Amino acid sequence: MPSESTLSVRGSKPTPLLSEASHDGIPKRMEQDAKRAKELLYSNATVPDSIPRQREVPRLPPNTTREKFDAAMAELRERLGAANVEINDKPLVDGWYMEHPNTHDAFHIAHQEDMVCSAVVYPSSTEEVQAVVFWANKHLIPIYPISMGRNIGYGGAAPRVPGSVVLDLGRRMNKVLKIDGSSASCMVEPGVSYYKLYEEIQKTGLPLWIDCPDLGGGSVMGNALDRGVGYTPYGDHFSYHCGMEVVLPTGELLRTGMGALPGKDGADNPVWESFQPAYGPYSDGMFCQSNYGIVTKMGFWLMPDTGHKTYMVTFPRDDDFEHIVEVVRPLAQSGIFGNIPQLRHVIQELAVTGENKRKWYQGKGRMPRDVISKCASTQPCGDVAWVFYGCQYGDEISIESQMSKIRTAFATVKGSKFLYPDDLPKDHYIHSRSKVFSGVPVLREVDWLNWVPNAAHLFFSPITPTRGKDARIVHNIIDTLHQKWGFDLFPTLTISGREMHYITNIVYDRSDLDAKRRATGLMCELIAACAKEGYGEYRTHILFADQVAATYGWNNQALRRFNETVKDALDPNGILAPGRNGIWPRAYRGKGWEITANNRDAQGIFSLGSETKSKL
Ligand code: EUG
Repeated sequence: MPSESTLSVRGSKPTPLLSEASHDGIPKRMEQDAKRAKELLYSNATVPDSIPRQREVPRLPPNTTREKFDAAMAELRERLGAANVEINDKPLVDGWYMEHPNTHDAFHIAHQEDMVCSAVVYPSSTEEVQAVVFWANKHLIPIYPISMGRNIGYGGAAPRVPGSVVLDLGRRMNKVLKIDGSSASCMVEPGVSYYKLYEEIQKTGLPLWIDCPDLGGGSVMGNALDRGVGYTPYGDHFSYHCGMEVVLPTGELLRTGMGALPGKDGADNPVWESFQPAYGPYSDGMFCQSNYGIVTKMGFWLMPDTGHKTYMVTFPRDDDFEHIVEVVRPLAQSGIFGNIPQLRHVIQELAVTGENKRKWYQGKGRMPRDVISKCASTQPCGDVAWVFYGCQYGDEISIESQMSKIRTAFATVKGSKFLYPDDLPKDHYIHSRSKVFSGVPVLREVDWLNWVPNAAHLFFSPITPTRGKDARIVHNIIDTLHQKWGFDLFPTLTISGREMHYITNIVYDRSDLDAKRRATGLMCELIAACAKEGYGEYRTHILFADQVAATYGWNNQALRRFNETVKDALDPNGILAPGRNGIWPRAYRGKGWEITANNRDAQGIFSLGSETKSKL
């Protein structure tokens, strides 16, 4: 174990800036935020970022020999340049949010060395992506594209098939290709983060907003392709994209929507980023949460700048939950809520301060409810149970009229209370929320990882009806299972008019094998118990993809069989991200690649059977 001082030295090295041509760096305006967040994370680490690897390196792709692999890599070096092909044979470094690995999942839930790639390659253009795809087909080596690899809590950069070659698109394909002020849209490459897009728009001086999720370091394209959620009125990221360029698994190049119709004299079509479906089947859906193609360009709509007012509503009792959901539904359906608000439990007011749980509670196991109350009393929200973060949009008069309806509606929950940014201390989380609500990407949300040392996290993300009675059922299942497996419950609900995403953040110590075992057990039981009630996940960590996909099994797995038919037609050699989202190509099916709840080793950790799985 390194000394405290080694960790803090490592933790205080500055984070690369965006302006230093580091596409995934931090913008200058956030330099201090990054310094603080990084120091805080490292001060909570008790294990090194990296330990010597125990297994053979690199982890080879399935169905190959060392000799064949070396020869194939030599060929790839020749094509892309030696500097753009890295064999993954060095120690695995978990890093932190801004300096994250592209070799494995920093928040490993299996053993750190299990979900690793054999190599990382860095194409610089669509043609080079095609070249890598041709190469993969020739050598039958699985490739795993990432935009930036910050799909944290869902697997990060880790390939689903260990030993795959990761195609890190973002490092060299990171341009904002177009910002169009008149149609309020943009076109980006995979390596454009929310931070970067925001900065580029500020440079133009155009009064346009981006929409960002809770953290801004991720890829705009990658998040939309995984159907991520943000918090302005354009928060449904996939719905607000327009137009794609895609490399198919055979290497063929496709443009979707209006992009398929060449513009005058061969120019890009002028409404590629303006009209979504164009003509014929709407194909874009095929390329999100799938393994059917590699998106190399993607258009997005930008929201015209508008007035906004952020507020927080607190509710005193745990049992107010159903009532709150019932109040939110009509407000959301009628469009009084222009965006997707969040409802959280008060324990998250503690977590988002970035303080370690030990500061609040020194006992073992879950933080007891009376301790949560006692600690919440020390916070600006006071001893409450639920905390709602909302934002209204428009001019002052219309915001006031919306606020009056919202105040009336929430007044039916006894003891509810409104708080505004001006009422709260400067370091309160509401100020970060207010930025996100108005399209300014932030970093603050990483702070709650500090709840435990060596913090890792995993999201469980079911969809339920926006109805009090369903909210109660799902909440009880989730709470009971968190109790059973010994985890504090951090629910974040993003509530729309007809459904809500009940996100729970399972925070665990990645150096603690027992915590990993319990987190895995919890996740498996959550998936099964919710599916029994008809609730399914909108997105999941790569290791749970097979289990989640199987819950969508109506009519003898009709959807899975349909997805497989498409997969086999588009990717006959099965080289593109096999197993991603539970879709396995023919060559892998029926050979034990799927992970079920039973795939555990003696310690209860997911085991992919590294030895037995080397042959297809
Ligand atoms: C969050 C929200 C998500 C998600 C993962 C995390 C929020 C965390 C709405 O979707 O998938 C604070």
